[in-house]
Amino acid sequence: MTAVLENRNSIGLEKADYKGLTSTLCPGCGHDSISARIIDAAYQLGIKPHEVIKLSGIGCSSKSPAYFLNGAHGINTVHGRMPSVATGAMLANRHQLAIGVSGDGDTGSIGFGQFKHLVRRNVPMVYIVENNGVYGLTKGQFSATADEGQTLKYAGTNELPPLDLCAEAILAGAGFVARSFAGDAKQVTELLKAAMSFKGVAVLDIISPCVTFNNADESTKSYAYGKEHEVAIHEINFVPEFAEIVVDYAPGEVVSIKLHDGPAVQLRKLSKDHDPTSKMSALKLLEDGQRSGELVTGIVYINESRETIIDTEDVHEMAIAHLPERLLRPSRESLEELMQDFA
Ligand SMILES: Cc1ncc(C[n+]2csc(CCOP(=O)(O)OP(=O)(O)O)c2C)c(N)n1
Ligand code: SF4
Ligand SMILES: [Mg+2]
Repeated sequence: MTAVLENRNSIGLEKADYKGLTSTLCPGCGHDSISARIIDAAYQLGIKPHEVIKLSGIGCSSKSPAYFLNGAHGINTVHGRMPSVATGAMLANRHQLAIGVSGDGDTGSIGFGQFKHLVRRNVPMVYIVENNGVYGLTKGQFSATADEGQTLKYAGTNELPPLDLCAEAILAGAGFVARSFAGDAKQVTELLKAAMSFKGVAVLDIISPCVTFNNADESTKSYAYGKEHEVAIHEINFVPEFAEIVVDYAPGEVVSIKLHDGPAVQLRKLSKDHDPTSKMSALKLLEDGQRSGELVTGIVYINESRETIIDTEDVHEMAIAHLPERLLRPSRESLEELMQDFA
């Protein structure tokens, strides 16, 4: 009896309660590792699956929501259109936890405008890009994050420079921007827990190798490259309740960033002098990483001060589905007043 209880989280659920369907992706696909981390993070945080909405666009990555949190709501939208649907969903019910999974094609190509505006509006959600540098589902064409000069057997040579989706998120106003690698399980889990607790849009660009079309050692999106070149800027620990650091780290070695509702992220510096609360420092870090070929991972930028769309649009506390008719239907007088404007 005790053993069973030990396997349950703070709301009495087991890890199995956070699982999804059996994956149909290629064995070894990075996307499946990320689904496993989402299951871990949601289980550890004691999230109620029925309070989650999973969203995606189209792509192998966008199939992923089927493979975690069976008990959550979910919608697989049109290619690149997940941001509009996520915006509508959060306006309809501000109390959901929205977890969006997209691909580098879904976000960086067809859905790029949607992505930038979702970030600009600060729609509260976890926005994961499973970044493999190719359109996996349609058999390996180069995406907008592919390496310049890279040659692939069927796609030929890519002549164009890559977009950096972290930089794009920062420039559009995101308050939580992180880069990680699907092969770094601990970091991905901690980042997800922090992102799920963040008030505002949290963008996670996770390098997620496509073992079928883009896993040659020299590709910056391969397992070998990630393992060889990952430079974690800090060790991340998600702390459910904010507490001052009392451990014996040297002064300045650990930064604690408090999130709005009590939790915090503790960042213990591992490499590089980087201030994750500074936009300029974040953009420089990304640019330096691009030039040096290092896969720089961790929280690139964090700032919870921006209002979300829930504040700017003054979204009602109660979900639209529960609002009584008297609040939804305009009065006869207000309609008449409106009509006067068109007279
Ligand atoms: C409007 C539209 N255009 C094109 C496609 C074809 N298509 C499906 S998935 C995809 C790219 C997916 O790439 P990415 O988002 O990187 O996901 P991955 O499969 O690599 O995980 C494309 C071009 C489509 N489904 N709909
Ligand atoms: S084609 Fe690539 S991205 Fe798609 S499931 Fe296979 S390994 Fe993953
Ligand atoms: Mg892709």
